[in-house]
Amino acid sequence: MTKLQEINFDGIIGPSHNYAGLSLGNIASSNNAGDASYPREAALQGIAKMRHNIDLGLVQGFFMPLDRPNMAWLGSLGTKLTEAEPHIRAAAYSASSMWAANAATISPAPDSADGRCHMTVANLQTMPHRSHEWPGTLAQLRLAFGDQDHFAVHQPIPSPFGDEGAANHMRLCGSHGEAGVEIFIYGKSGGRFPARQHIEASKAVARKHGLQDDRVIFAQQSDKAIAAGAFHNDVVAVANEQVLFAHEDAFENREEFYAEVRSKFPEAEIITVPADKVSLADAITSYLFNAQLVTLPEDSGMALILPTEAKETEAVWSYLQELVEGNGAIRKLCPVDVRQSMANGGGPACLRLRVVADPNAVDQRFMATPAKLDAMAEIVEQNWPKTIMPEQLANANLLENVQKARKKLLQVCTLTELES
Ligand code: SUG
Repeated sequence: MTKLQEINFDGIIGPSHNYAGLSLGNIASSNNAGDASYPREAALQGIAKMRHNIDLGLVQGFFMPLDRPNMAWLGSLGTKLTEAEPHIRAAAYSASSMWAANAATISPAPDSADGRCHMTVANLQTMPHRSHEWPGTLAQLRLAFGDQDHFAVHQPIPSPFGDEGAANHMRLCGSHGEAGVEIFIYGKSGGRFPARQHIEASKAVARKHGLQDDRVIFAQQSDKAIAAGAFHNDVVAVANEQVLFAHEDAFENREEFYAEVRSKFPEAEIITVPADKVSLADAITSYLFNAQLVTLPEDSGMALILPTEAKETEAVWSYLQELVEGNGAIRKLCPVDVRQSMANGGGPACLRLRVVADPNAVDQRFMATPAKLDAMAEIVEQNWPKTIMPEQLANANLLENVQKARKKLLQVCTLTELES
């Protein structure tokens, strides 16, 4: 008898973390372009979040940073690091695989036709710096979830259909181990910004995962949300078990979508945050919805693991106080400091990929323990650059340092087969 649990796999923030302003439509990325980044502090913030979540009684895993700069990608573009134009060099250097919510879409075993957990690696083709993540991510997924009795890992959806993974996917269920209803959110026109998730990609993922038509919903993200800077659905909505927590302006045809949710999953508890309490702009700067909405052990209800920015945004924090005092499903607020990631548009939920599985079926090298996190933190302290200015990306010393730093982490985690 297997015991299915929600495991949060966080992307370890890589040593080349920098602010190059590569993501059009991601307001934090554009606003912080050209600033100094602090990779060491960034990675330590991520590790501290994992520790925090283990202390809450949650099951935690992690993914290694990818090999950056991606020399093979530069080669395929007919260039190399020393010769590449600055925006191409920055794209090759990006540490963007830290945002594991974009690694893949996951359909847990109880939802799929063959009773295995299905995962499709995201092609991330809309943004050049993210479009070359998938081969490294796929290699890692194949290793971590190599047990084919439990997992099926799929190739990316082919071009031209953009797929950004779990950031545009939600699941409603009685409890994680029971069959659920999977919700795929796609974009059409984002107005001035690109819509990154294509409906054809979402439909293909649902088919490949063997989901039943009456347990799948496809819904459009509102153009208004994309135009305001919600480049992924997880910037304006989050779900856990029976709860869907969303901004009033998250979906294009909200009432129609809610009606479909209620008909396919009558137990749904929908919490809509009204725009007159929290504006779309406040929701996006505070990343209120990019919280990890988690079920606490021992019937303690649900908690929101939020960025500290949510606490600092007055309208958001007073709404949240009211929410937890109301004795509904969400009982606890846990702010965590992930400012270095936030400055590139990645909150607590962006940094993790949720996989419902038996933890024993996962390659144990990817499972976190407090001792492993301590060992990783030590490697980071000693090897991650303290700071990077985007113009330093042309510097040979930096290249050597980031490559060496990642190798040390792979060694301490005994994952050296991921070296290149
Ligand atoms: O794709 N930022 C990422 C943030 C991803 C957040 N993930 C979720 N919402 N799930 C993105 O826009 C910034 C990189 C730069 O500007 O250097 C970046 O890629």
